[in-house]
Amino acid sequence: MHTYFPEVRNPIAHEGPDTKNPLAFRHYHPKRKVAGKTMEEHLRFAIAYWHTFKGTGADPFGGGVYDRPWNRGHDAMDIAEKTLDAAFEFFVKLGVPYYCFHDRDIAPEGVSLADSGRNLERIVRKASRLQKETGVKLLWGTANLFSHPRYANGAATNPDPRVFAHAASQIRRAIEATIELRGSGYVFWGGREGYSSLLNTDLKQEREQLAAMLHMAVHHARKCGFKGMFFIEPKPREPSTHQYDFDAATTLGFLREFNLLDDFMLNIEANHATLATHSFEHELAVASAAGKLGSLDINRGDPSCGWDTDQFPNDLASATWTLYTLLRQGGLKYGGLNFDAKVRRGSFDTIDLFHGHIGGMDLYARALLIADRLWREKPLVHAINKRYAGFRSGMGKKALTGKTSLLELEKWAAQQGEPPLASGQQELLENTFSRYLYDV
Ligand SMILES: [Mn+2]
Repeated sequence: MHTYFPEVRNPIAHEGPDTKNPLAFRHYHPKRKVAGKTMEEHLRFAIAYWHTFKGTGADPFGGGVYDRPWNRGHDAMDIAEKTLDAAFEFFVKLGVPYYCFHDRDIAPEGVSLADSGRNLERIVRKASRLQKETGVKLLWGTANLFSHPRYANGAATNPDPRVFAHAASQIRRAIEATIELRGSGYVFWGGREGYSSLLNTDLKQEREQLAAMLHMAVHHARKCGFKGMFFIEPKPREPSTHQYDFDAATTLGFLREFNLLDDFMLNIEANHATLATHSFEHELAVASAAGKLGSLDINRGDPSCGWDTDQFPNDLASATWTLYTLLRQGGLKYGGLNFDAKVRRGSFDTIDLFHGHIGGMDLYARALLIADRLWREKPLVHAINKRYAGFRSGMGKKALTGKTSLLELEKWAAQQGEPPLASGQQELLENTFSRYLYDV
């Protein structure tokens, strides 16, 4: 059989922290048990089909630069089949359990809705066979509702109901493909669901259109037997001026307003968090506190460049906080850690794809070990419990449970006198966190 990655003859193996082999894991050991589960079960790594196999290196200043061997063929379907072969070879050699796709990554758009549907069905049959042969699973699917010119003014939020209907067809088929491939999630991310100018935008109308589409998607999927989770991926802007799913808090408000909270969780992307002028950690905290942190895109942005650069992760502190958040909430049931990362424009070689993913997997494996210790020994839990202890009993508890009033609180405050100042101890806790990161 043809091989697309001849540089990697055997699956990437764990060789331990001292290895100098760039094609080996130093920390990721899929079967190693941590806190009762294997590393593989905790981390649920997924490869983003679009960046890893369909990325071209294009950026706002220039077109594609990569010359991938699977992107050469006699027609679009031939290329799609070759890409799928290359993808499964990559999944197996890297040893990742999951992948994620958009409909148009895996199968090309045809000359009509029916033709596009046939292309997708054919590729889904092949993907289903390759999943059975390799044991690799689909984490989630989604529809690309932003690349085609018809979506220039939005998909579900487009002012033309004919465009809305095209999007409905794509969503219907992408959901059925996800069900066929036993994906545990289906993602919405509104690349063009927002506005570029308020002068031509009815914001109330567009948000209602988006909610109507999501309700129909849930209805159809459940009717087809989908037992998985729907995810919305917040992103504040780019390419539009403002997207309706701006950040985690805004998206939770949208889901609550339109009665969609039961069927949806959030898929939080690191680079979208920073694009919203938040930290990844903040977005994870907001989603997790609401019980709605469902899946993660573990890329990173570049602080000196305002774009959504989708680089591979390399920040141990951020990765550790991420895994700490997941351990605290009991893990991810439906989602996983999807890379959603792309090699740089100048990284032309197919082997660069391995280097990017190996580094990211090792980073998160190491972060898991640190986070596990931080969670077991609980220095931060103890500090936070102590800080809020006043609300666990007495008047604090009465206030939280609605059993007191402003007048009673005023009387109590007068009896207590001026409360003593209590340090937030931020520096002490930063040092504690650093000690776990670098010393233990
Ligand atoms: Mn991104």
